[in-house]
Amino acid sequence: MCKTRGVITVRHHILQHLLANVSATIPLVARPVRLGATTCEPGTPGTYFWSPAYFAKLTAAGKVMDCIRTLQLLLLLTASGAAAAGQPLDTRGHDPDRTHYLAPRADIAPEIDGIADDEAWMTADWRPIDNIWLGGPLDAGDFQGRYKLVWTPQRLYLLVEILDDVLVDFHRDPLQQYWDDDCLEIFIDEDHSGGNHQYNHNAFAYHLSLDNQAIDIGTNRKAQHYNHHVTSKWRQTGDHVIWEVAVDVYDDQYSDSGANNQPVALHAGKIMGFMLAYCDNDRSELREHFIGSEHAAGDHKDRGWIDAGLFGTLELAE
Ligand SMILES: [Ca+2]
Ligand SMILES: [Ca+2]
Ligand SMILES: [Ca+2]
Ligand SMILES: [Ca+2]
Repeated sequence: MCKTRGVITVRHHILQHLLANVSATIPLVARPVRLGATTCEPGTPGTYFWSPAYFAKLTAAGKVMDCIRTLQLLLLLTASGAAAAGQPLDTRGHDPDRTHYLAPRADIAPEIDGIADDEAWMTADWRPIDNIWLGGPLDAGDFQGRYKLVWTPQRLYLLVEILDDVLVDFHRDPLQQYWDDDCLEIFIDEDHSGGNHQYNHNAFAYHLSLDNQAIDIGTNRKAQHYNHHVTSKWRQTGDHVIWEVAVDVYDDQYSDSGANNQPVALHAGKIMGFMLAYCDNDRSELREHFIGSEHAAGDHKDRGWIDAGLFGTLELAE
């Protein structure tokens, strides 16, 4: 009956808006889970799988209707995805194999205090920062990092857990060689367009220094403060540094000289470009490692500050 083995994840908001807006359904279904991890319950959100053995088991148990309803659900999703082909997730302008992060909505925004005990964080998945963009092999005691994302209609929230053996801020002027101090770099492309963002606001690359200042290059081609976009706080807990960050998301119409820039309102189903990186310096003139959340192919891996095509995909979920 069904020759293909695979999994399909059906999220709550997709079921709710199945016929209205499932443009991102098909690229999202390839989220691997252990086969058989979740019982098939047609008509409810969850993780579904199908395989010849699974259908044979259902048929043998006389659960023919379950079989049919499961297939109906799968076909409905497939058909809905095809119907929405006019507005599928546009991956043009992006490197292949980008990660896809499904960020849950926070009913109550996390408190930005460097303490990760907020209820909002409990439902979000960890993702690693483990792709070495600059520097040689990395010792686990030198750097480890991971992050989570949640959102409210007003802001995007980030929890980052860093293990870094030595914290340094050699350049006290936050506009001087800030990338050679320990810093967290947050990349956001509001409309997931990809493309060049070096001297424009097609995307932002906020460098968060240890004194919680957010620096990016403006349209005047000079580094400048964007502290009014980002609220952040970090705190040492055991041998880890915990950062909590709240970000106002701005689109590509942002003007460095404008007085009326307004952050974009966020909503379920919104797709943005996103990635995260850490500049790790411990004792050198130049940073020793640059580690990112996305895989960067080729010899020139340090191009996220120019090319938004390296960013992963961030989807806002209910
Ligand atoms: Ca907190
Ligand atoms: Ca280190
Ligand atoms: Ca953009
Ligand atoms: Ca360091």
